[in-house]
Amino acid sequence: MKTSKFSAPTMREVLAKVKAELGEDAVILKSEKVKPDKGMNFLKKEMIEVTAARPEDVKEELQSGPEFAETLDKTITSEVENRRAPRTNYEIALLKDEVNRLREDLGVIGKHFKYSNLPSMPLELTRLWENMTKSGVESEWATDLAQDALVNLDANELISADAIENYMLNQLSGLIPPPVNRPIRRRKPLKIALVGSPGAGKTTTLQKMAADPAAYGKRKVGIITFDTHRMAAIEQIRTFARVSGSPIEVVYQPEQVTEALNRLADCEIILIDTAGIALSETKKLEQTKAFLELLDPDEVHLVLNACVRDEDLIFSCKRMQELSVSHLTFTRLDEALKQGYLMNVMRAAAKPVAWLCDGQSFKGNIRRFNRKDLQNWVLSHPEFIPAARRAETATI
Ligand SMILES: Nc1nc2c(ncn2[C@@H]2O[C@H](COP(=O)(O)OP(=O)(O)OP(=O)(O)O)[C@@H](O)[C@H]2O)c(=O)[nH]1
Ligand SMILES: [Mg+2]
Repeated sequence: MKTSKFSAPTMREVLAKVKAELGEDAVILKSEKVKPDKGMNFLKKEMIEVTAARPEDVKEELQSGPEFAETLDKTITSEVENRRAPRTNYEIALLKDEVNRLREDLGVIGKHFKYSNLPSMPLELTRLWENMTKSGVESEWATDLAQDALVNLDANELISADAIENYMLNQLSGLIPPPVNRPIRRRKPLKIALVGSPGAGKTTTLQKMAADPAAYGKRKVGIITFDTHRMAAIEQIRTFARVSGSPIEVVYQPEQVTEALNRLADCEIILIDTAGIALSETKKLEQTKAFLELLDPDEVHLVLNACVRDEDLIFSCKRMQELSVSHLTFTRLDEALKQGYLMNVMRAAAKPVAWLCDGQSFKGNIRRFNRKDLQNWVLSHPEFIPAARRAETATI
């Protein structure tokens, strides 16, 4: 049996070393805490030492998995036996600290076994799992879904690509809240505000919503903007309103809100454009919040640029929650190389998707999110080419 020893202050770091040296499938044979060398500074912390090997080097030993658990158990028990009862607050604090570290280490070990040493899966399930992770779905989430499929599908279903796809689609769509389809009432306009980071595509999306028959192009739409920070922004939306024949109200002060709403009272839909709020702009966030409280929108759509990293989008969702976001809208899908990672955003935000936008034109580039998108984004996605190019190829 050929084994190697690795040590570091925390289990997470040791496992990283093991992975780097012996690869993803490394087998952990033993884990223990070791004291620093005699000559070392007495303040130095204990180290975690892990004995590990490549699977091919310990083939036979692998059969006796429980021995590893016994070794670990013995290591922990003997340490506890040798230790005298804690006396001072300092010792108790150290002990608590150690328990917390141990808990964290066990979590890391658990994850390592759960996600690094996946059981071999039926071919179709493996293919699907790979597609999901390559498209950007968080790998631990994809693994959980694949493991659920292993438990819940029968033998015939597990070798059927259709059955597996169907199962995954149901699981994924079940996690995304369905959009609320509000009836448009004649007597009271439906008010929808668009919020988001600078340049996310709020104004363009508003124009698409107002102009495209797939959205509210056939309705009487009024526009309110309080994005008065830039003259160019006001001019851009005024020009659109003139061309499309939509009444527009530019609101500079909160006191003007009631009057603006009264003037648009005969509209079926009122679309509200806001100024882009960068992550550092706390004051702008507060100003927007104050305006929105007065406007009291039925829906607040957080507009997200699909080309931005999912981590940043998730952070933006958390931050903008102060504005009572009710829906997510994704723009620039035409420029996003892959889209599966947007599922991570939807899952983290737990909000329905209002619109998907995939182009700069006011007509033909806005649509609802549906099951087909889900399928394209995460399941049947063999090559990663932009959505627009895929559409072109499909029509040839
Ligand atoms: N390719 C592509 N471009 C888009 C899409 N949506 C918006 N854009 C472009 O993105 C740029 C910024 O769009 P805006 O609508 O002005 O963004 P905004 O969020 O209103 O920006 P601020 O008001 O400055 O915060 C413009 O050049 C738009 O044409 C989209 O779906 N696809
Ligand atoms: Mg704008």
